[in-house]
Amino acid sequence: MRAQPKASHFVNGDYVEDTAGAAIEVVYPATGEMIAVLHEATPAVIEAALSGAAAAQKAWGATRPVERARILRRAVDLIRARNEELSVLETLDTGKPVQETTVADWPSGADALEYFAGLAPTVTGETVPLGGDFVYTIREPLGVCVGIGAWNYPSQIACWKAAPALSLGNAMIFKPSEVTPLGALKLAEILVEAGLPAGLFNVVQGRGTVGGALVTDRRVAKVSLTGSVPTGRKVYAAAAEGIRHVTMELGGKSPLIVFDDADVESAIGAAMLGNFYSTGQICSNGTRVFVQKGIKERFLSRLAERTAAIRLGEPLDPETQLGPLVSEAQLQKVLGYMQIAKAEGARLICGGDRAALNTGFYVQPTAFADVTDDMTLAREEVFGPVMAILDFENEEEVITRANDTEFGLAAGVFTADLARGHRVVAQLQAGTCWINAYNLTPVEGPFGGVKSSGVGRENSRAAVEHYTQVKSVYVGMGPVDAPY
Ligand code: TXE
Repeated sequence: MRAQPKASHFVNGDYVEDTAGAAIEVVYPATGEMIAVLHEATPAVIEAALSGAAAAQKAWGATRPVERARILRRAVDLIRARNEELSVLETLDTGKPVQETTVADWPSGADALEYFAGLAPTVTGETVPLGGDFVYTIREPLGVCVGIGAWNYPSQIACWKAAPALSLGNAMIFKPSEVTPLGALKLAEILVEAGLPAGLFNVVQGRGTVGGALVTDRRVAKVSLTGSVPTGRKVYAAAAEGIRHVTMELGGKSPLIVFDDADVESAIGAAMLGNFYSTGQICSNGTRVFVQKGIKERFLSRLAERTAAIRLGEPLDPETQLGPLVSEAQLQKVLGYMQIAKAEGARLICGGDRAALNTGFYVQPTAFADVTDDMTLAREEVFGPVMAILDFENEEEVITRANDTEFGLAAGVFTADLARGHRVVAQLQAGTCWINAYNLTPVEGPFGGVKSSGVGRENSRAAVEHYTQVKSVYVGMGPVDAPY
Protein backbone atom coordinates (compact mmCIF):
# COMPACT_ATOMS: atom_id res chain seq x y z
CA MET A 1 0.00 0.00 0.00
CA ARG A 2 2.74 2.40 -0.89
CA ALA A 3 0.45 5.18 -2.14
CA GLN A 4 -2.40 4.94 0.36
CA PRO A 5 -3.87 8.41 0.97
CA LYS A 6 -5.01 9.53 4.44
CA ALA A 7 -8.60 8.80 3.42
CA SER A 8 -10.71 8.28 0.30
CA HIS A 9 -12.35 11.69 0.01
CA PHE A 10 -11.49 15.31 0.69
CA VAL A 11 -14.59 17.20 1.75
CA ASN A 12 -15.07 20.57 3.41
CA GLY A 13 -11.40 21.16 4.15
CA ASP A 14 -10.26 17.74 5.28
CA TYR A 15 -9.86 14.08 4.47
CA VAL A 16 -13.01 12.03 5.05
CA GLU A 17 -13.49 8.27 5.18
CA ASP A 18 -16.58 6.10 5.07
CA THR A 19 -15.63 2.45 4.71
CA ALA A 20 -19.27 1.55 3.98
CA GLY A 21 -18.58 2.52 0.35
CA ALA A 22 -17.54 -0.21 -2.11
CA ALA A 23 -13.79 -0.72 -2.39
CA ILE A 24 -11.72 0.88 -5.16
CA GLU A 25 -8.43 -0.94 -5.58
CA VAL A 26 -5.63 1.15 -7.05
CA VAL A 27 -3.09 -0.83 -9.02
CA TYR A 28 0.40 0.20 -10.20
CA PRO A 29 0.14 -0.64 -13.91
CA ALA A 30 3.84 -1.50 -14.23
CA THR A 31 3.64 -4.41 -11.80
CA GLY A 32 -0.04 -5.10 -11.10
CA GLU A 33 0.74 -4.48 -7.41
CA MET A 34 -2.09 -3.00 -5.33
CA ILE A 35 -0.84 0.35 -4.03
CA ALA A 36 -3.97 1.71 -2.30
CA VAL A 37 -7.54 0.80 -1.44
CA LEU A 38 -10.15 3.55 -1.34
CA HIS A 39 -13.91 3.52 -0.92
CA GLU A 40 -16.69 4.87 -3.09
CA ALA A 41 -18.55 7.84 -1.67
CA THR A 42 -21.68 6.89 0.25
CA PRO A 43 -24.82 9.09 0.07
CA ALA A 44 -23.68 10.76 3.31
CA VAL A 45 -20.32 11.76 1.81
CA ILE A 46 -21.98 13.00 -1.38
CA GLU A 47 -24.45 15.06 0.64
CA ALA A 48 -21.67 16.59 2.74
CA ALA A 49 -19.75 17.51 -0.42
CA LEU A 50 -22.79 19.10 -2.08
CA SER A 51 -24.10 21.03 0.91
CA GLY A 52 -20.60 22.15 1.90
CA ALA A 53 -19.85 23.37 -1.62
CA ALA A 54 -23.17 25.20 -1.94
CA ALA A 55 -22.64 26.97 1.39
CA ALA A 56 -19.01 27.92 0.73
CA GLN A 57 -19.67 29.19 -2.79
CA LYS A 58 -21.84 32.09 -1.64
CA ALA A 59 -19.03 33.97 0.08
CA TRP A 60 -16.42 32.87 -2.48
CA GLY A 61 -18.51 34.20 -5.36
CA ALA A 62 -18.58 37.57 -3.62
CA THR A 63 -14.84 37.59 -2.89
CA ARG A 64 -12.69 40.11 -4.75
CA PRO A 65 -11.17 38.36 -7.78
CA VAL A 66 -7.58 39.34 -6.93
CA GLU A 67 -7.99 37.70 -3.53
CA ARG A 68 -9.18 34.50 -5.16
CA ALA A 69 -6.26 34.75 -7.58
CA ARG A 70 -3.73 35.17 -4.76
CA ILE A 71 -4.79 31.85 -3.23
CA LEU A 72 -4.55 30.03 -6.55
CA ARG A 73 -1.10 31.55 -7.15
CA ARG A 74 0.07 30.18 -3.80
CA ALA A 75 -1.19 26.75 -4.86
CA VAL A 76 0.84 27.07 -8.07
CA ASP A 77 4.00 27.66 -6.04
CA LEU A 78 3.28 24.66 -3.82
CA ILE A 79 2.68 22.41 -6.84
CA ARG A 80 5.89 23.53 -8.53
CA ALA A 81 7.90 23.07 -5.32
CA ARG A 82 6.51 19.54 -4.91
CA ASN A 83 6.52 18.60 -8.59
CA GLU A 84 8.81 15.65 -8.10
CA GLU A 85 6.82 13.87 -5.40
CA LEU A 86 3.51 14.68 -7.10
CA SER A 87 4.84 13.33 -10.39
CA VAL A 88 5.97 10.08 -8.77
CA LEU A 89 2.47 9.65 -7.34
CA GLU A 90 1.01 10.34 -10.79
CA THR A 91 3.31 7.68 -12.23
CA LEU A 92 2.21 5.14 -9.62
CA ASP A 93 -1.45 5.95 -10.29
CA THR A 94 -1.26 5.87 -14.12
CA GLY A 95 1.89 3.94 -15.06
CA LYS A 96 3.10 6.85 -17.18
CA PRO A 97 6.89 7.33 -17.13
CA VAL A 98 8.25 9.97 -14.73
CA GLN A 99 10.03 11.33 -17.78
CA GLU A 100 6.53 12.45 -18.86
CA THR A 101 4.74 13.14 -15.59
CA THR A 102 7.44 15.51 -14.34
CA VAL A 103 7.07 17.74 -17.41
CA ALA A 104 3.51 17.23 -18.64
CA ASP A 105 0.96 16.44 -15.94
CA TRP A 106 1.23 18.59 -12.80
CA PRO A 107 3.27 21.24 -14.67
CA SER A 108 0.37 21.72 -17.09
CA GLY A 109 -2.05 21.78 -14.15
CA ALA A 110 0.03 24.49 -12.47
CA ASP A 111 0.02 26.49 -15.70
CA ALA A 112 -3.79 26.36 -15.76
CA LEU A 113 -4.05 27.61 -12.17
CA GLU A 114 -1.54 30.37 -12.89
CA TYR A 115 -3.27 31.42 -16.10
CA PHE A 116 -6.76 31.62 -14.60
CA ALA A 117 -5.46 33.35 -11.47
CA GLY A 118 -4.16 36.04 -13.81
CA LEU A 119 -7.21 36.11 -16.04
CA ALA A 120 -10.06 36.12 -13.51
CA PRO A 121 -9.50 39.68 -12.20
CA THR A 122 -9.73 40.97 -15.78
CA VAL A 123 -13.16 39.45 -16.37
CA THR A 124 -15.65 42.31 -16.39
CA GLY A 125 -19.03 43.18 -17.81
CA GLU A 126 -19.89 45.89 -20.28
CA THR A 127 -21.98 49.02 -20.39
CA VAL A 128 -24.42 49.49 -23.26
CA PRO A 129 -25.50 53.12 -23.72
CA LEU A 130 -29.10 53.65 -24.79
CA GLY A 131 -29.13 57.45 -24.95
CA GLY A 132 -30.02 58.09 -21.32
CA ASP A 133 -31.07 54.70 -20.03
CA PHE A 134 -28.38 52.03 -20.21
CA VAL A 135 -27.75 48.34 -19.78
CA TYR A 136 -24.81 46.95 -17.90
CA THR A 137 -23.77 43.31 -17.61
CA ILE A 138 -22.28 41.34 -14.75
CA ARG A 139 -20.38 38.09 -15.31
CA GLU A 140 -21.48 35.94 -12.42
CA PRO A 141 -20.20 32.56 -11.28
CA LEU A 142 -22.50 29.63 -12.04
CA GLY A 143 -22.45 28.23 -8.49
CA VAL A 144 -21.59 24.60 -7.76
CA CYS A 145 -19.83 22.84 -10.64
CA VAL A 146 -19.16 19.11 -10.93
CA GLY A 147 -15.96 17.91 -12.58
CA ILE A 148 -15.69 14.28 -13.68
CA GLY A 149 -12.29 13.05 -14.75
CA ALA A 150 -10.79 10.36 -16.98
CA TRP A 151 -7.79 8.24 -16.02
CA ASN A 152 -5.31 9.34 -18.67
CA TYR A 153 -4.34 12.75 -17.21
CA PRO A 154 -5.97 12.60 -13.78
CA SER A 155 -4.21 15.50 -12.05
CA GLN A 156 -4.02 17.71 -15.11
CA ILE A 157 -7.75 17.23 -15.72
CA ALA A 158 -8.52 18.10 -12.08
CA CYS A 159 -6.48 21.31 -12.41
CA TRP A 160 -7.87 22.23 -15.84
CA LYS A 161 -11.38 22.08 -14.41
CA ALA A 162 -10.66 23.54 -10.96
CA ALA A 163 -8.69 26.53 -12.27
CA PRO A 164 -11.42 28.31 -14.28
CA ALA A 165 -14.14 27.17 -11.88
CA LEU A 166 -12.52 28.47 -8.72
CA SER A 167 -10.88 31.60 -10.12
CA LEU A 168 -14.25 32.77 -11.44
CA GLY A 169 -16.01 32.28 -8.10
CA ASN A 170 -17.54 28.82 -8.36
CA ALA A 171 -17.21 25.81 -6.09
CA MET A 172 -16.23 22.45 -7.60
CA ILE A 173 -16.92 18.88 -6.62
CA PHE A 174 -14.50 16.66 -8.48
CA LYS A 175 -14.94 12.95 -9.03
CA PRO A 176 -11.76 11.37 -10.36
CA SER A 177 -11.83 8.24 -12.48
CA GLU A 178 -12.06 5.18 -10.23
CA VAL A 179 -8.96 3.91 -12.06
CA THR A 180 -6.76 6.84 -10.95
CA PRO A 181 -8.18 8.41 -7.78
CA LEU A 182 -5.03 9.70 -6.08
CA GLY A 183 -3.85 12.95 -7.68
CA ALA A 184 -7.03 14.98 -7.17
CA LEU A 185 -6.81 14.42 -3.41
CA LYS A 186 -3.38 16.08 -3.48
CA LEU A 187 -4.82 19.03 -5.37
CA ALA A 188 -7.52 19.46 -2.73
CA GLU A 189 -4.91 19.29 0.03
CA ILE A 190 -2.68 21.86 -1.69
CA LEU A 191 -5.54 24.28 -2.38
CA VAL A 192 -6.54 24.28 1.28
CA GLU A 193 -2.91 24.75 2.33
CA ALA A 194 -2.77 27.72 -0.06
CA GLY A 195 -5.73 29.29 1.74
CA LEU A 196 -8.77 28.11 -0.20
CA PRO A 197 -11.76 28.15 2.16
CA ALA A 198 -13.16 24.73 3.08
CA GLY A 199 -15.82 23.26 0.79
CA LEU A 200 -14.82 25.00 -2.43
CA PHE A 201 -12.93 22.07 -3.90
CA ASN A 202 -14.29 18.74 -2.70
CA VAL A 203 -13.08 15.40 -4.03
CA VAL A 204 -15.36 12.38 -3.86
CA GLN A 205 -14.45 8.95 -5.16
CA GLY A 206 -16.64 6.52 -7.01
CA ARG A 207 -17.73 4.92 -10.22
CA GLY A 208 -20.50 6.00 -12.58
CA THR A 209 -23.28 5.91 -10.00
CA VAL A 210 -21.48 8.45 -7.79
CA GLY A 211 -20.95 10.61 -10.88
CA GLY A 212 -24.63 10.24 -11.71
CA ALA A 213 -25.72 11.29 -8.23
CA LEU A 214 -23.65 14.48 -8.51
CA VAL A 215 -24.80 15.34 -12.04
CA THR A 216 -28.49 15.17 -11.17
CA ASP A 217 -28.42 17.05 -7.86
CA ARG A 218 -30.56 20.21 -7.87
CA ARG A 219 -27.73 22.27 -6.32
CA VAL A 220 -25.42 21.62 -9.28
CA ALA A 221 -25.28 24.30 -11.99
CA LYS A 222 -22.69 22.82 -14.32
CA VAL A 223 -21.01 19.57 -15.27
CA SER A 224 -17.65 19.23 -16.97
CA LEU A 225 -16.72 15.72 -18.09
CA THR A 226 -13.59 14.29 -19.65
CA GLY A 227 -14.25 10.76 -20.83
CA SER A 228 -15.47 8.54 -23.63
CA VAL A 229 -18.29 9.39 -26.04
CA PRO A 230 -20.75 6.80 -24.62
CA THR A 231 -20.30 8.20 -21.11
CA GLY A 232 -20.56 11.72 -22.53
CA ARG A 233 -23.95 10.90 -24.00
CA LYS A 234 -25.23 9.64 -20.65
CA VAL A 235 -23.85 12.53 -18.60
CA TYR A 236 -25.01 15.15 -21.12
CA ALA A 237 -28.54 13.67 -21.05
CA ALA A 238 -28.61 13.55 -17.25
CA ALA A 239 -27.43 17.16 -17.04
CA ALA A 240 -30.05 18.24 -19.59
CA GLU A 241 -32.81 17.13 -17.23
CA GLY A 242 -31.96 20.04 -14.95
CA ILE A 243 -30.98 22.40 -17.83
CA ARG A 244 -27.42 22.45 -16.50
CA HIS A 245 -24.43 23.92 -18.27
CA VAL A 246 -22.06 21.33 -19.69
CA THR A 247 -18.55 21.03 -21.00
CA MET A 248 -17.84 17.68 -22.67
CA GLU A 249 -14.28 16.68 -23.58
CA LEU A 250 -14.74 13.32 -25.26
CA GLY A 251 -12.97 10.92 -27.53
CA GLY A 252 -11.49 11.24 -30.98
CA LYS A 253 -10.06 9.51 -34.04
CA SER A 254 -8.11 12.49 -35.21
CA PRO A 255 -6.45 12.78 -38.63
CA LEU A 256 -2.80 13.77 -39.00
CA ILE A 257 -2.18 14.58 -42.66
CA VAL A 258 1.37 14.45 -44.03
CA PHE A 259 1.85 15.94 -47.49
CA ASP A 260 4.83 14.83 -49.54
CA ASP A 261 6.54 18.24 -49.25
CA ALA A 262 6.61 17.99 -45.44
CA ASP A 263 9.71 17.78 -43.28
CA VAL A 264 9.40 14.00 -42.99
CA GLU A 265 11.48 13.58 -39.83
CA SER A 266 9.33 16.19 -38.04
CA ALA A 267 6.14 14.57 -39.31
CA ILE A 268 7.29 11.16 -38.08
CA GLY A 269 8.27 12.64 -34.71
CA ALA A 270 4.85 14.25 -34.40
CA ALA A 271 3.08 11.05 -35.44
CA MET A 272 5.04 9.10 -32.83
CA LEU A 273 4.32 11.66 -30.11
CA GLY A 274 0.70 11.75 -31.23
CA ASN A 275 0.35 7.97 -30.93
CA PHE A 276 2.87 6.75 -28.35
CA TYR A 277 3.12 9.51 -25.73
CA SER A 278 1.28 8.46 -22.56
CA THR A 279 1.24 4.98 -24.13
CA GLY A 280 -1.24 6.30 -26.66
CA GLN A 281 -3.84 7.17 -24.05
CA ILE A 282 -4.57 10.72 -25.18
CA CYS A 283 -7.94 11.85 -26.51
CA SER A 284 -6.50 14.20 -29.14
CA ASN A 285 -4.04 11.67 -30.57
CA GLY A 286 -3.55 11.66 -34.33
CA THR A 287 -4.53 8.03 -34.70
CA ARG A 288 -5.30 8.21 -38.43
CA VAL A 289 -2.03 9.20 -40.05
CA PHE A 290 -2.69 10.02 -43.72
CA VAL A 291 0.59 9.88 -45.65
CA GLN A 292 0.77 11.10 -49.26
CA LYS A 293 1.89 8.30 -51.56
CA GLY A 294 5.17 9.88 -52.72
CA ILE A 295 6.79 9.65 -49.28
CA LYS A 296 5.04 6.55 -47.98
CA GLU A 297 7.89 4.03 -48.05
CA ARG A 298 10.41 6.52 -46.61
CA PHE A 299 7.94 7.42 -43.87
CA LEU A 300 7.34 3.77 -42.98
CA SER A 301 10.98 2.69 -42.89
CA ARG A 302 12.09 5.63 -40.73
CA LEU A 303 9.07 5.17 -38.48
CA ALA A 304 9.98 1.51 -37.92
CA GLU A 305 13.62 2.45 -37.20
CA ARG A 306 12.75 5.17 -34.75
CA THR A 307 10.06 3.09 -33.03
CA ALA A 308 12.49 0.20 -32.51
CA ALA A 309 14.66 2.55 -30.44
CA ILE A 310 11.90 3.48 -27.94
CA ARG A 311 12.85 2.45 -24.40
CA LEU A 312 10.05 0.53 -22.65
CA GLY A 313 10.39 -0.22 -18.99
CA GLU A 314 9.86 0.65 -15.37
CA PRO A 315 8.07 4.04 -15.36
CA LEU A 316 9.96 5.26 -12.27
CA ASP A 317 13.25 4.95 -14.16
CA PRO A 318 13.94 8.38 -15.66
CA GLU A 319 15.36 6.73 -18.80
CA THR A 320 12.06 4.97 -19.60
CA GLN A 321 10.18 6.46 -22.53
CA LEU A 322 7.14 4.19 -22.73
CA GLY A 323 5.21 2.73 -19.82
CA PRO A 324 2.36 0.23 -19.54
CA LEU A 325 -1.30 0.82 -20.29
CA VAL A 326 -3.35 1.94 -17.33
CA SER A 327 -5.13 -1.33 -16.53
CA GLU A 328 -5.65 -4.99 -17.38
CA ALA A 329 -8.97 -4.03 -19.02
CA GLN A 330 -7.27 -1.48 -21.24
CA LEU A 331 -4.55 -4.00 -22.09
CA GLN A 332 -7.15 -6.53 -23.26
CA LYS A 333 -8.98 -3.87 -25.23
CA VAL A 334 -5.83 -2.72 -27.04
CA LEU A 335 -4.66 -6.29 -27.77
CA GLY A 336 -8.14 -6.95 -29.16
CA TYR A 337 -7.83 -4.01 -31.58
CA MET A 338 -4.41 -5.28 -32.73
CA GLN A 339 -5.95 -8.65 -33.54
CA ILE A 340 -8.82 -7.05 -35.42
CA ALA A 341 -6.41 -4.90 -37.45
CA LYS A 342 -4.43 -8.00 -38.47
CA ALA A 343 -7.59 -9.94 -39.31
CA GLU A 344 -8.93 -7.09 -41.43
CA GLY A 345 -5.75 -7.03 -43.52
CA ALA A 346 -3.77 -4.05 -42.23
CA ARG A 347 0.01 -4.43 -42.74
CA LEU A 348 1.97 -4.62 -39.50
CA ILE A 349 5.01 -2.33 -39.60
CA CYS A 350 6.21 -2.77 -36.02
CA GLY A 351 4.99 -4.05 -32.66
CA GLY A 352 1.60 -5.73 -32.67
CA ASP A 353 1.67 -7.65 -29.41
CA ARG A 354 2.33 -7.59 -25.67
CA ALA A 355 5.79 -6.38 -24.75
CA ALA A 356 8.20 -8.97 -23.40
CA LEU A 357 8.30 -7.72 -19.82
CA ASN A 358 7.55 -10.03 -16.95
CA THR A 359 4.91 -7.90 -15.28
CA GLY A 360 2.49 -5.10 -15.97
CA PHE A 361 0.15 -4.07 -18.74
CA TYR A 362 2.75 -3.41 -21.45
CA VAL A 363 2.22 -3.52 -25.19
CA GLN A 364 4.72 -2.80 -27.96
CA PRO A 365 4.48 0.52 -29.75
CA THR A 366 2.66 -0.53 -32.88
CA ALA A 367 2.05 0.78 -36.39
CA PHE A 368 -0.11 -0.62 -39.16
CA ALA A 369 0.14 0.55 -42.78
CA ASP A 370 -2.31 0.07 -45.69
CA VAL A 371 -5.18 0.86 -43.34
CA THR A 372 -8.36 1.69 -45.23
CA ASP A 373 -11.19 3.97 -44.17
CA ASP A 374 -13.62 1.16 -43.40
CA MET A 375 -11.31 -0.83 -41.12
CA THR A 376 -12.14 -0.88 -37.41
CA LEU A 377 -8.71 0.61 -36.67
CA ALA A 378 -9.63 3.68 -38.72
CA ARG A 379 -13.04 4.13 -37.09
CA GLU A 380 -12.81 3.37 -33.36
CA GLU A 381 -10.81 4.96 -30.57
CA VAL A 382 -8.23 2.41 -29.39
CA PHE A 383 -6.60 4.44 -26.61
CA GLY A 384 -3.29 2.65 -26.82
CA PRO A 385 0.01 2.99 -28.76
CA VAL A 386 -1.40 1.81 -32.07
CA MET A 387 -0.83 4.02 -35.12
CA ALA A 388 -2.94 3.55 -38.25
CA ILE A 389 -1.31 4.76 -41.48
CA LEU A 390 -3.50 5.43 -44.51
CA ASP A 391 -2.40 6.45 -48.02
CA PHE A 392 -3.76 9.37 -49.99
CA GLU A 393 -3.27 10.93 -53.43
CA ASN A 394 -4.46 14.52 -53.21
CA GLU A 395 -5.67 17.35 -51.00
CA GLU A 396 -9.37 17.28 -51.80
CA GLU A 397 -9.59 13.54 -51.26
CA VAL A 398 -7.77 13.59 -47.94
CA ILE A 399 -9.95 16.37 -46.54
CA THR A 400 -13.12 14.43 -47.35
CA ARG A 401 -11.74 11.25 -45.81
CA ALA A 402 -10.34 13.01 -42.75
CA ASN A 403 -13.80 14.44 -42.02
CA ASP A 404 -15.61 11.14 -42.55
CA THR A 405 -15.93 10.28 -38.84
CA GLU A 406 -18.35 10.92 -36.00
CA PHE A 407 -15.48 12.49 -34.04
CA GLY A 408 -14.05 16.00 -34.35
CA LEU A 409 -11.63 16.59 -31.53
CA ALA A 410 -8.34 17.40 -33.24
CA ALA A 411 -6.45 17.36 -36.53
CA GLY A 412 -2.95 18.08 -37.82
CA VAL A 413 -1.33 18.95 -41.14
CA PHE A 414 2.33 18.69 -42.10
CA THR A 415 3.36 20.59 -45.22
CA ALA A 416 6.05 23.03 -46.35
CA ASP A 417 3.34 25.01 -48.14
CA LEU A 418 1.83 27.17 -45.42
CA ALA A 419 -0.97 28.42 -47.66
CA ARG A 420 -2.02 24.81 -48.08
CA GLY A 421 -1.69 24.22 -44.34
CA HIS A 422 -4.18 27.01 -43.58
CA ARG A 423 -6.47 26.04 -46.46
CA VAL A 424 -6.70 22.43 -45.28
CA VAL A 425 -7.17 23.28 -41.61
CA ALA A 426 -10.00 25.66 -42.55
CA GLN A 427 -11.91 22.69 -44.01
CA LEU A 428 -11.21 20.13 -41.28
CA GLN A 429 -14.05 19.40 -38.85
CA ALA A 430 -12.07 19.52 -35.62
CA GLY A 431 -12.03 21.77 -32.57
CA THR A 432 -8.25 21.85 -32.13
CA CYS A 433 -5.83 21.86 -35.09
CA TRP A 434 -2.09 22.02 -35.59
CA ILE A 435 0.03 23.00 -38.59
CA ASN A 436 3.53 21.47 -38.54
CA ALA A 437 3.08 20.51 -34.87
CA TYR A 438 0.90 18.06 -32.98
CA ASN A 439 -0.74 17.64 -29.56
CA LEU A 440 0.61 20.82 -28.01
CA THR A 441 -2.13 22.20 -25.75
CA PRO A 442 -0.86 25.28 -23.93
CA VAL A 443 -3.34 26.79 -21.49
CA GLU A 444 -3.37 30.00 -23.53
CA GLY A 445 -5.19 28.25 -26.42
CA PRO A 446 -8.75 26.88 -26.41
CA PHE A 447 -9.08 23.09 -26.35
CA GLY A 448 -12.16 21.06 -27.22
CA GLY A 449 -14.06 19.17 -29.87
CA VAL A 450 -16.85 19.38 -32.42
CA LYS A 451 -19.34 16.69 -33.51
CA SER A 452 -19.40 13.74 -31.07
CA SER A 453 -16.09 14.82 -29.52
CA GLY A 454 -17.77 17.34 -27.30
CA VAL A 455 -19.11 20.78 -26.55
CA GLY A 456 -17.55 23.75 -24.80
CA ARG A 457 -13.88 24.65 -24.55
CA GLU A 458 -11.33 24.26 -21.82
CA ASN A 459 -8.38 26.60 -21.23
CA SER A 460 -7.89 30.14 -22.53
CA ARG A 461 -10.31 33.04 -22.38
CA ALA A 462 -12.91 30.75 -24.01
CA ALA A 463 -13.34 28.86 -20.73
CA VAL A 464 -14.69 32.01 -19.06
CA GLU A 465 -17.87 31.57 -21.11
CA HIS A 466 -18.28 28.11 -19.67
CA TYR A 467 -17.82 28.93 -15.98
CA THR A 468 -19.81 32.18 -15.78
CA GLN A 469 -23.19 33.48 -16.83
CA VAL A 470 -24.17 36.96 -17.89
CA LYS A 471 -26.64 39.05 -15.93
CA SER A 472 -28.07 41.93 -17.90
CA VAL A 473 -29.21 44.98 -15.91
CA TYR A 474 -31.38 47.67 -17.53
CA VAL A 475 -31.20 51.01 -15.71
CA GLY A 476 -34.02 53.47 -16.26
CA MET A 477 -32.83 57.08 -15.84
CA GLY A 478 -36.15 58.90 -16.26
CA PRO A 479 -39.84 58.57 -15.46
CA VAL A 480 -41.69 55.48 -16.70
CA ASP A 481 -43.80 56.29 -19.75
CA ALA A 482 -46.95 54.10 -19.36
CA PRO A 483 -49.94 54.30 -21.78
CA TYR A 484 -52.43 53.52 -18.98
O1 TXE B 1 -14.10 5.98 -19.37
P1 TXE B 1 -15.52 6.59 -19.11
P2 TXE B 1 -13.48 4.63 -18.80
C1 TXE B 1 -12.02 5.64 -23.51
C2 TXE B 1 -10.93 4.62 -23.54
C3 TXE B 1 -11.36 3.66 -22.47
C4 TXE B 1 -12.85 3.77 -22.46
C5 TXE B 1 -13.47 3.48 -21.13
O2 TXE B 1 -10.92 3.96 -24.77
O3 TXE B 1 -10.98 2.36 -22.73
O4 TXE B 1 -13.10 5.10 -22.82
O5 TXE B 1 -12.75 4.13 -20.10
C6 TXE B 1 -17.32 8.54 -15.08
N1 TXE B 1 -22.39 9.34 -14.81
N2 TXE B 1 -11.62 6.85 -22.86
O6 TXE B 1 -14.51 3.63 -18.41
O7 TXE B 1 -16.51 5.52 -18.89
C7 TXE B 1 -16.25 7.53 -14.78
O8 TXE B 1 -16.37 7.08 -13.44
C8 TXE B 1 -21.37 10.11 -14.38
C9 TXE B 1 -11.31 7.93 -23.71
O9 TXE B 1 -12.51 5.00 -17.77
O10 TXE B 1 -15.78 7.57 -20.16
C10 TXE B 1 -15.00 8.34 -15.05
O11 TXE B 1 -14.72 9.21 -13.95
N3 TXE B 1 -20.10 9.76 -14.51
C11 TXE B 1 -11.37 9.22 -23.03
C12 TXE B 1 -15.41 9.19 -16.26
O12 TXE B 1 -16.83 9.22 -16.24
C13 TXE B 1 -19.80 8.58 -15.12
C14 TXE B 1 -10.78 9.26 -21.67
C15 TXE B 1 -14.91 8.65 -17.59
O13 TXE B 1 -15.32 7.32 -17.71
C16 TXE B 1 -20.82 7.75 -15.60
C17 TXE B 1 -11.17 8.11 -20.89
C18 TXE B 1 -22.17 8.16 -15.42
N4 TXE B 1 -23.19 7.43 -15.87
C19 TXE B 1 -11.53 6.95 -21.52
N5 TXE B 1 -20.24 6.66 -16.15
C20 TXE B 1 -10.84 10.37 -23.88
N6 TXE B 1 -10.92 10.25 -25.18
O14 TXE B 1 -10.39 11.36 -23.36
C21 TXE B 1 -18.90 6.81 -16.03
N7 TXE B 1 -18.63 7.97 -15.39
